[in-house]
Amino acid sequence: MPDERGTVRNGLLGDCAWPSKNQASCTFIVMVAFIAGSLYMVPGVGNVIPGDRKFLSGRHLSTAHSGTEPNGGACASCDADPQPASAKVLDGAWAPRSHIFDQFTIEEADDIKAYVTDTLRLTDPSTIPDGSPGPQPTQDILYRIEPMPPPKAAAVAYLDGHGPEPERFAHVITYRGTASPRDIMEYRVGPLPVSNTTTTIALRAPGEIPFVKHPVDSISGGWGQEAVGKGAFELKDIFLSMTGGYCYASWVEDVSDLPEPSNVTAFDARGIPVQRHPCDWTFLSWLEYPVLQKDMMKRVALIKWQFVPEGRGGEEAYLHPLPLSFKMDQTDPNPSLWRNFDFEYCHQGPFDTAAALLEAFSDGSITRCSAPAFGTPGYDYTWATTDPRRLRAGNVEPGPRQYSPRGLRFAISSTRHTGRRFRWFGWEGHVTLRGDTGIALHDVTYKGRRILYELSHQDMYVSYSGYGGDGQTFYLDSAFGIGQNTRALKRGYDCPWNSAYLGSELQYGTAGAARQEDVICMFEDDMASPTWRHTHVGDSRGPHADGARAVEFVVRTVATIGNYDYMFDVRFKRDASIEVKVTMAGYMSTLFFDPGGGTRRDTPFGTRVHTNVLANLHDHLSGWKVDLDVAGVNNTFLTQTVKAGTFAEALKDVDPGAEAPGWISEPVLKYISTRRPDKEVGLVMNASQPTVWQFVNEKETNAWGMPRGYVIQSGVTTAQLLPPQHPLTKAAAWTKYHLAVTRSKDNEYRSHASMYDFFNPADAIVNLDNYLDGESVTNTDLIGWVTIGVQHIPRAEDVPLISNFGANFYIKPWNYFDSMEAIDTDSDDTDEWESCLPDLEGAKTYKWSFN
Ligand SMILES: [Cu+2]
Repeated sequence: MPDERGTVRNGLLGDCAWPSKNQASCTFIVMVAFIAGSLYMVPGVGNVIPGDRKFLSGRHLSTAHSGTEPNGGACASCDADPQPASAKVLDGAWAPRSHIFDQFTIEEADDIKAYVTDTLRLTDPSTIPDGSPGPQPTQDILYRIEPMPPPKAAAVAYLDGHGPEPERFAHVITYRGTASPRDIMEYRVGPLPVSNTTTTIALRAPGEIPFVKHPVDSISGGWGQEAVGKGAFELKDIFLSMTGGYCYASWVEDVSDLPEPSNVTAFDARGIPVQRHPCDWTFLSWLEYPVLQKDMMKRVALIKWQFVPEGRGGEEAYLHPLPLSFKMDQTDPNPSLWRNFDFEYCHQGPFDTAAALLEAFSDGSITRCSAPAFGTPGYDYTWATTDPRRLRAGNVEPGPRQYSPRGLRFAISSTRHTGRRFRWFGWEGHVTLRGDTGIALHDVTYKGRRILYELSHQDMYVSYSGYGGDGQTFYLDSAFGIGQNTRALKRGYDCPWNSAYLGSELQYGTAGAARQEDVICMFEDDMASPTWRHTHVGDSRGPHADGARAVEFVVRTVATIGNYDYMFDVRFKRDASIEVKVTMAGYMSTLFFDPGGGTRRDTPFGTRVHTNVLANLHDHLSGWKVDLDVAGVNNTFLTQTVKAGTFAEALKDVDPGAEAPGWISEPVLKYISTRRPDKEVGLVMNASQPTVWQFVNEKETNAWGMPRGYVIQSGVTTAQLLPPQHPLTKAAAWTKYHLAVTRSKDNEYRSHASMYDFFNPADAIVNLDNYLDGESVTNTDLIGWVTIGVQHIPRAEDVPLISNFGANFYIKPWNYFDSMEAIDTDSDDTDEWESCLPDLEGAKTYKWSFN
């Protein structure tokens, strides 16, 4: 995402990583840090969350809440907990049961936190001294609490009404800084709620996950600040040269010791101009990335720098890269011993120490990059901002609006839980937002039969290229928390006016849980085209056209992870298919570019997009888990490939040895080759061998004797281009396949463990390839692991912001029905059943509304 994201900092995060500390001062600091353009990447930054919605929403986002007024005349008698308006809706499928997939509420998380802090003797956050960057790398601390998925068999039995509600357990992750060697530990805690039968069971062996694999967090960001500051202060002459008068000295030395220029204007958190020393932290920010080093017991970070125009702290900084980077060894338990090395300046070096680089810089033995204009007085950076600059002629009247003339036609459950169940034209499903991986749907049924047990986002992978070390960056976004970086949607922009908005409660690593409003929207989308149509030209009744309007029901969230935005759509259609779509937006990550200098070697790796800015090549790969249950849990995986060959080849399965019939003169023709893979398999699309990937129930056929099935079908997508032995491919084996099919197992519930595998990725803790271990994919419970994505070759039009582009895949019925399913949506688009939105008065946990 960051493409661009990073992590950042300004070193302020540490104070806020433990939310129970001084909240007031913390909030102030976080706001400042936000303005300085860095912070959201860090998991565990509690205050990004609660508190000030205006802050969360960003400066241009409206935070107006329209309250609970009904939409456009929705029916008068709404029920706080709406009941199905039609007998078609199945008994037991409505809200109460799928809450077993909910995330924890704040209260539940607090109970578990108190329990494990006591049981595992974790450091109590309230004992962290004020002013400390946060927990120390030698303490035992709680990192994350998340629900453990219920065993599928038990969950299905409960959902289907013939089993008890599964007991609830938490998956708890701790850092054990007191262990020898230090490690990260996972526990299963439950049953919940906490009682005298609750136990804590370790899920990993001691040392199995080395401590150095922890993600970017308040430890690396908070304690790393001191080492970063030291490195930067030593290089102040180079910073002054690079930026036209700015350096980075805060927290290291008294800035009053620095020479002129003394004071410049910057903006504080409220946008008010203030006088600041040009060498305080306001004008520069740093980003932390893992280095792909080989020693799995070391932790080495790359520190990359950018300029913050006017200290204003918007994401404009991502378009102001500086040609300096260095590495930091964060292995030692004592952060004061963290060492900076491999300094690279304008692609010269690496120099082992800051002193060596400074000496070469001072004695003229290295070339200086042309000084960018970034820091010169009067520098105009509006090119990099999202402030409206001009309006196109004619852009004064309101544009088209999407509305629902008789009220919203979908229903949403009204519960006190953290997930919601929806119903729309035969579809039902339950949506939650997971802190680490983002949107997750469960128990998705169509006209009463389950199609999907689970459809969940797994991870976003981004890897960059560049000639310099600062170009070799990458992201596994779930390590930063895709759900926890999901922010309030802007009404009428992120979602149309006829949307309902839902909040959720999310876990924020060490920061605990917090509530975010308006993070999910649901709406009916008028596709402004027919879903089916035909003009009967020769009909004896006279020519006429029949058709139905395409209308889709959309569940959407947008995660903003640092500089990059990902919009996740799950789109339900009335032909019983689902489209999953990921679109990208936001700021690009960039590199300093000197057209006449040493950085010209970056040109094969990106595109020059401004005077001293090169946006570097990268990809975005999005992984999804698709647990299809087609007419039951046990399915068989089949492939149907279109091939060209001889009659003998085409007929070999049905009439071996058959020869070409005499009535055909051309011996080669196209045919369908149906195959049943005998074991778990990872597949890559091949345009010259188009294939449908089918999940069928061979024991149920449609009226025509075809096994009832659903397919997973990719839209336009790219693939993993790095070789299998590359550390990033090892860290994210799921990126190798457009579809991998594995047997469902409760202990193989996710495709990755990126919070561990962001650092030292070649030694992945969870590897999808390990699931592909030769088991049968016939008449058994199957999981499809889907990857879609894009290669992003940057272009000038991506500045200041990337305009949405993305990738998608479909989940489509394939002989599941006897005929086209959408035929029962008539041409007038008559309501099948109307429903009301629930009265919000009874929903204590949620505050949501519709326009
Ligand atoms: Cu991109």
